Amino acid sequence: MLRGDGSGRFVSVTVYAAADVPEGVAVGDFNGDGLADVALAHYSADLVSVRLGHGDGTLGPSIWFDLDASTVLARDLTGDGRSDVLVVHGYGDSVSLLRNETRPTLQIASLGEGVKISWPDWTGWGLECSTNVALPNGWSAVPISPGSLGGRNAVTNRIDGATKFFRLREL
Ligand SMILES: [Ca+2]
Repeated sequence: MLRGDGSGRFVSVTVYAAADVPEGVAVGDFNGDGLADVALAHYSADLVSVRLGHGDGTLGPSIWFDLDASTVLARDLTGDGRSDVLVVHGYGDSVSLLRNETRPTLQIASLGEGVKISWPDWTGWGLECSTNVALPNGWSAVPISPGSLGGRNAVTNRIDGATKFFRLREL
């Protein structure tokens, strides 16, 4: 990986080991954290790998899929906002879809007077809140439209507010 400095120059190189000579690469946000991830096609090893990006030019460990692949394409092919991986096989006459079924997670960032709560902008998920999780039926949809933060939905909650609990629910 060649790391750019924002002016068109590359300032450092990070080398990642691969199972063989990777034939294809695709970039997408596979876990919805707003940070670019990488999928690789390992033609000789009959494998596809996915590495999650940390947003600082480094990648996490490989997640392996046992698939013959000559190249990969990252797109939302199912219309739910999640980036899927289309795998083009090196043998035969077919392609396969690695359908992204990652469950979204909330991220909490501290602000001076509250917290910023964000989650992936994926279809079919809604933010719910509660003032007391011990109450039966104590959860309700957050009554405000979320803003946007780095391609993710986001709301701000005051630390002294009555609402203390949040969760994502599949709609
Ligand atoms: Ca990501």
